[in-house]
Amino acid sequence: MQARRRASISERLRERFAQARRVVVLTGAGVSAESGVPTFRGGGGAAVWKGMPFSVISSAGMLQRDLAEVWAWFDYRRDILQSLSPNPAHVALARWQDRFEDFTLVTQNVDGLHQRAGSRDVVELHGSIWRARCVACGEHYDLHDEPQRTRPPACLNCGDALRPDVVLFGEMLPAGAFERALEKAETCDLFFVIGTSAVVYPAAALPEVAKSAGAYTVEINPELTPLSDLCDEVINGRAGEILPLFEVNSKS
Ligand code: BV8
Repeated sequence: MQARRRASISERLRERFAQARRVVVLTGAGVSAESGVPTFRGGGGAAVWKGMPFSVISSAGMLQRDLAEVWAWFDYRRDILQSLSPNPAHVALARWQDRFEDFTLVTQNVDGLHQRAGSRDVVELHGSIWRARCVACGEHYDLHDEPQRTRPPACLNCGDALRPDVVLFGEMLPAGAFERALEKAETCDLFFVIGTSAVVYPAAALPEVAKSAGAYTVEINPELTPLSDLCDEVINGRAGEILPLFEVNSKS
């Protein structure tokens, strides 16, 4: 069925939004674009770090070969994030968590901007740039107030090296994270996919799971993606402009 495409919110979606009880939102880099966080556009091919494409520098293979270079790449991104803030898309989604009987925010983003906007219990499918973990004992460390250039520091627990607590290509997702997202996608009545090019798996499978479980699926993205034809409704717009609209009319 051809998805209905528009840059506004249909009456049909307003009704579904007003009646929904169990809602899941999946976000990607696009939801942080209006905060100034670079997206990965250009996909795996484009050079993002010292001539290396994203799918190479952010890969398990790179971690084996050159942990210091992986740290340098994430230190550089954490530097950028230090001066950036959540945008109206993050703020709107933080408000949704108290609006529905059952709301689940699932993100591919490692930037922590959802949490900074007030979102709780965010399912971080790909980890967080604000955490490190020991490659041996798995001990976790918060990096929020860590000075930048002391890497790789050693694990205070077992003395082994620390690594960024993010999921690199070729690595499994954090235990339970995908399973929780899957369970919610299978039982929700409204599923939003916002700001993702939907090429990275298994995250990109979640909207398909929700759709085949009968949820009303909505994509918000200025561009079409491999998911656009699958969704019941496609809103071709920027998340920071579209998401606040859900609040506006629902009051009037
Ligand atoms: C795994 C953390 C088991 C690190 C990331 C099945 C088929 C094919 C391949 C695979 C498969 N299963 C597994 C694979 C391999 C691989 C994969 O999917 N490869 C892809 C490239 C084909 N998957 C994995 O390796 C996963 N692990 O499967 O483990 C296993 C193990 C071994 C072997 C096999 C299986 C782990 C994947 C996680 C990797 N880590 N991030 C880091 O950040 O550095 S992925 C990272 O890239 C992000 O987290 C995100 O997932 C992805 C980027 O995508 P998006 O977020 O969508 O961003 P993008 O820039 O692409 O698009 C932005 C979108 O926003 C655009 O559409 C744009 O139009 C839109 N936009 C722009 N502005 C706005 C906007 N939208 C709204 N508003 C705006 N203002």
